[in-house]
Amino acid sequence: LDWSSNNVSFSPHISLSSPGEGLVLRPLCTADFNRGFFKVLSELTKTGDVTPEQFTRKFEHMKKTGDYYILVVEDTNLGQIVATATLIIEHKFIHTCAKRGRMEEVVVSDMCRGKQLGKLLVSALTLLGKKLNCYKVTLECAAKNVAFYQKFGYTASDESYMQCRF
Ligand code: 16G
Repeated sequence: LDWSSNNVSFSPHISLSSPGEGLVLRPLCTADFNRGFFKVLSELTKTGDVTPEQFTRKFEHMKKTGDYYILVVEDTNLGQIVATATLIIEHKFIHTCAKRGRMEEVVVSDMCRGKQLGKLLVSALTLLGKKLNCYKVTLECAAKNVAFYQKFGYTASDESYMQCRF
């Protein structure tokens, strides 16, 4: 990824290839189930009890579509996942058969706050959405996180976010 089209700056400097001392940023892999991937997700919302088989089946499905970009940050000393974020590509007929990106499950473990990992993940996936020719990338977030996402060019829209929960 070329960072030149990204206005976000890091202090101290970190990058995709050097996300910080003892940390590695990479795509999710099956073995991450045993590296606390769900523990990190549970800091965002309810994950439910998921068996390794359920995880693998779902992950294989996601990979087959080619539309899921699931990033994780691993603490290599602990062998634990400490942060994650996902970009999902949705296919459209509108806007000349365009693609739309959805930013989902952006979570940084409490023990890794202040290391700019959220910033690194969101800027990387936003840029990826642009490189993949999405006409827009959208996300839902808590009101307290609006200012954070504004730094990457996200704006609150006039449209209401609606949901029907089951
Ligand atoms: C947040 C997440 C969203 C996630 C949802 C889960 C970001 C930017 N947004 O809105 O991706 O799916 O929380 O909450 O990470 P829920 O369990 O109430 O649906």
